[in-house]
Order: sequence, then structure tokens, then C-alpha cells
Amino acid sequence: MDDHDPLRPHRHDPNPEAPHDDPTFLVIAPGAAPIRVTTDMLRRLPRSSVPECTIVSTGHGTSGPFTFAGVALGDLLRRLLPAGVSWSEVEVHSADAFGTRVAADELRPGATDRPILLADERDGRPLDRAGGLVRLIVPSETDDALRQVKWVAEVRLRR
Ligand SMILES: Nc1nc2c(c(=O)[nH]1)N[C@H]1C(S)=C(S)[C@@H](COP(=O)(O)O)O[C@H]1N2
Ligand SMILES: [Mo]
Repeated sequence: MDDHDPLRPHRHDPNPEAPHDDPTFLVIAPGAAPIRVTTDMLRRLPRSSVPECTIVSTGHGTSGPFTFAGVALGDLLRRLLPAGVSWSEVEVHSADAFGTRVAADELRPGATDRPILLADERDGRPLDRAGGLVRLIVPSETDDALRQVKWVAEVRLRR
């Protein structure tokens, strides 16, 4: 049975097409003004890169391995948010009503050398919009790509 929660899809036919052209996204934290993040901002923040990432599609096989690079989601939030904003969970929503949840625990500094990324680069080249710019990459997920969210539109923090 499908519970229709877009943040917990059980299986999914991947959408091949970007819903629109704007690669910016909003970070929305409780008690703080929403912050719009541009690809220029991502390029200027401390960056991380994760090799050997595979995108496993239930429908059409596996692609990769790729090296994805960008800004670690945890680093971005620690950089952007005013001190005192606390959260236990982050919802990552795409512009085509897809998404996933990330627990604060998965974003602890230094927790892993394969951090969850907001990726704007693949194999040393800029990711284009068709390729998912800006794309959430969850390196630990290798089952069905349900957390490899293309076209991130909103990063919403939950207490
Ligand atoms: N925004 C968005 N991201 C998404 C999807 C989608 O439909 N929309 N499909 C997911 C699924 S099920 C798969 S298999 C992969 C496909 O990634 P690819 O287009 O790079 O092959 O994207 C994932 N991320
Ligand atoms: Mo998938």
C-alpha cells in the first residue's frame, strides 16, 4: 500500500526531467528567516567530495560509480544558521514533489568521510540541471536511489 508521503516513497519511477530551471533552494529553519542558497554560494563554501557513488535505479539499472562534489549538508547548515537554532531532522524537498528525511545524527561533523552532500559537481564537471543540480547525495544509500534527490528546492529543519 502506498501512503503517499513524498518524503518516504517505497518505490518510484524516476523523473527524468527537471520541473523548472532555477537551481536555487531555500533553507527554512524554525524561528529564522528563510535563506535562499544559490549555486554561487555553494561554490564559495568549504567543499567535500565523495568518490565511488552509485545511483541504483529500480527501473533502469545502476549508473556510476561517480565522484560527486559539493557542500556537505551538515557544513552548510552549521555555516548558515544562527547559533541557537536546533533541529533533530531535516526534510529535503525537490521541485517535483520528491524528497527524503535526514536525521541530525547523519550530519554530525566528522561522523563519516562520506558525508551527505548538496552536490553541484559530478566527476569534476559542473552538474547540469538535467543531471539534478543541486542534487542531494546520500553515499550510504545504495538500494534504490530514493534518497538521491535531484532538483533540491527546500531544506526544511524540524525540531
Ligand atoms: N527530484 C527527484 N529526484 C529523484 C527522483 C525523482 O523522481 N525526482 N527519482 C529517484 C530515483 S527512484 C532514482 S532511481 C534516481 C534516478 O537518478 P538518475 O536520473 O540520475 O538516473 O533519482 C532519484 N531522485
Ligand atoms: Mo529508483
